[in-house]
Amino acid sequence: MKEQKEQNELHLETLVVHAGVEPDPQTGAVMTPIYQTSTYAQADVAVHKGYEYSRTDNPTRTALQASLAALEGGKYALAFASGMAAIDTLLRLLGAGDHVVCGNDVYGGTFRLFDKVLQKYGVAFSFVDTTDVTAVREAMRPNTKLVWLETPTNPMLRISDITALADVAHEAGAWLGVDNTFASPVLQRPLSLGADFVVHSTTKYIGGHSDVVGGAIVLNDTAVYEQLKFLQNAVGAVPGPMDCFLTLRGIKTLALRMRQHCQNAMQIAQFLADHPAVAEVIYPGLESHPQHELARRQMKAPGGMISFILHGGEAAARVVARETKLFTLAESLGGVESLIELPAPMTHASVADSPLAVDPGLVRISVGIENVQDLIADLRQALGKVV
Ligand code: P1T
Repeated sequence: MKEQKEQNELHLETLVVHAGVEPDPQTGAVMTPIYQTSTYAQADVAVHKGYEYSRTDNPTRTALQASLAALEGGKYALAFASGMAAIDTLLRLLGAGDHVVCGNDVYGGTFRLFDKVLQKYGVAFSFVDTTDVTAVREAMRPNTKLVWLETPTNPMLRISDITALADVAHEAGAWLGVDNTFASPVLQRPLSLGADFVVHSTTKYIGGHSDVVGGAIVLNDTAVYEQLKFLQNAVGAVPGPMDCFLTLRGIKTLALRMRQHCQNAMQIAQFLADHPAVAEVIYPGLESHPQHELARRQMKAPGGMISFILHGGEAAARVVARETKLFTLAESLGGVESLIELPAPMTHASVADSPLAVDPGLVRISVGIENVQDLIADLRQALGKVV
């Protein structure tokens, strides 16, 4: 991008196309090349052009990181091999004796990492309802270093007040980390609301095409960035250059895609709410959603994810998930194609028998960017099997 305008003055629709991507200094290539190299020739011992070894830095990753920082309105971004790698690396800022207050509705893999892996290293976790600011305040301890939440949550799509929780965390001398995967930076930018870290599974909306797994941390604090940059290299859970290229390419259409995801989801949520087989629809865009007003204030649009419960419970849910044709039965979300899944036995199997356990009849859909009438027709025929 030529320097005529500061990046933070530009709109998101412009940033997704331009941020981080400079013409290649060697050739003028407009798209950042896939620097498929592990190492870099040095002119003399320890004399190089800023790149020594691709775990430490790679130009394709540098471009992706600059783009992600701009999208979230942060000073720094670090890219990782997966969303879980990003969360794991961030948690390595903590150590034995530290405490984390974590939302009680989070991706199953996040709970698994906290409960089954990090707890062994002496980090303690309390899982609380982060939609309840008082509950979070009461869960804070003198050794609480981090408040961690998703908003909207996976899979119940609950909305937490980022500004209020940033105050609670900061009053106690802790950080606030927000997993912004379900919203994407198009719908909400947690750093601007007071969060210290934003994390993404870039596998989802940011990549957008279900063809790459990745993760990211975005932040403003220079000293903490230096620690995380050290950890990124020391731990080594970095994405390859091809993955960085695919993610960068996906980002170009992020704003356009989010618009269509949200439009389609709103219509589908209304269709589901009116359908006789459906007992409950959970979508932040519906007035029936418990945090609908907060979602309106905090997010530009309610997102592309919907959860629902059928009158026929788990048995009916399994039939519907099997019978849809356009909605593919699969884990993950945020791609251009629509997906359907049952969180309890699939994405959230690792929270079974925990306080975070999910209703076994819950159905989660990731609404894609297809024609919405086709998607509704597909759901209608599948729901027709259980009325
Ligand atoms: O899959 P990975 O890129 O490692 O990201 C993990 C992750 C982190 N945060 C949230 C909110 C997520 O939803 C995920 C991954 N979630 C799924 C695979 C899923 O289907 O819910």
